Amino acid sequence: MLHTRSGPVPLDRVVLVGILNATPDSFSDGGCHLDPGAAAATAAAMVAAGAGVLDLGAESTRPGATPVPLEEERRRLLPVLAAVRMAVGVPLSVDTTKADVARAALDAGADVVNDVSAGRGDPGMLPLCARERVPVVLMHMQGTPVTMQRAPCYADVVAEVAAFLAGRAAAAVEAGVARDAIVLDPGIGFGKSVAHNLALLARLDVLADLGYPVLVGASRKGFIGELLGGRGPGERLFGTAAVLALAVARGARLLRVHDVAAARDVVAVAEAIARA
Ligand code: HH2
Repeated sequence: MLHTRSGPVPLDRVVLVGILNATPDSFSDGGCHLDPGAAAATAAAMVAAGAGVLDLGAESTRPGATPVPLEEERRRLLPVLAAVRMAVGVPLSVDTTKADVARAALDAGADVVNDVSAGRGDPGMLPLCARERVPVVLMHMQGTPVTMQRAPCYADVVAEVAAFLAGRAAAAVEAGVARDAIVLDPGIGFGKSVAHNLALLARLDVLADLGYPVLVGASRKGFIGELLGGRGPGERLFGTAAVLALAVARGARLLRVHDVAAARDVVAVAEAIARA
């Protein structure tokens, strides 16, 4: 169970986290949700389709993306967050590495911090999550979005990602974050080759055994396109579905997805098999 200001998020069933990017350049939904009204309509549709949490971001972290200045990130995010907050009652997470952006978002009604730098990007982030008593997603990334896909390199990707996440969870606890407010994420596509992503998904049980709920964000990502002979982001739905089903089987508790209705069906069947 994650405790949030908008209510509990039970983790006995897999939770779908709907993706809403208030960005001009996200790899899949860039430009679709910059307008607050459009974002609110998508948010309501995602919740109706089964999303238990929505994740709002205003800085693309796709490979090669350049950092967005603080003021620009706030300028994009806050009007969209306000409109989405009015439209839906589910917990909202804010996808940012900047404590100032997270603080403004929490003040405007966000409930969860999703930090792809796992608290390394801004020394104020973990203390903020502790002070505000909000759940935090800690994600693994090798390098930065600008450099991460140039030459990802590991001796043992599963062991290294597990050790990193255990260390970042310990750092969060040290900063005062409650153990039951921590979610871990292998960071699919963040400084990883296709083989690295596949190894992490195949051994997701190792990460789940760390004792924290695991979130997987593989929706429409590049490795799926590569496995399917070069498909674009809009043609990766069935490939994404395969990842979701196997992630459920290996213990993922939260799935960050663009296609909520499809994911709901995949998860319903995959969970039924996992429980049989
Ligand atoms: N992936 C993306 C962004 N944020 N957060 C978590 N916790 N895990 C992820 O795997 C993850 C994430 C990248 O996907 P997307 O938001 O669809 O695209 P972009 O970074 O281009 O905005």
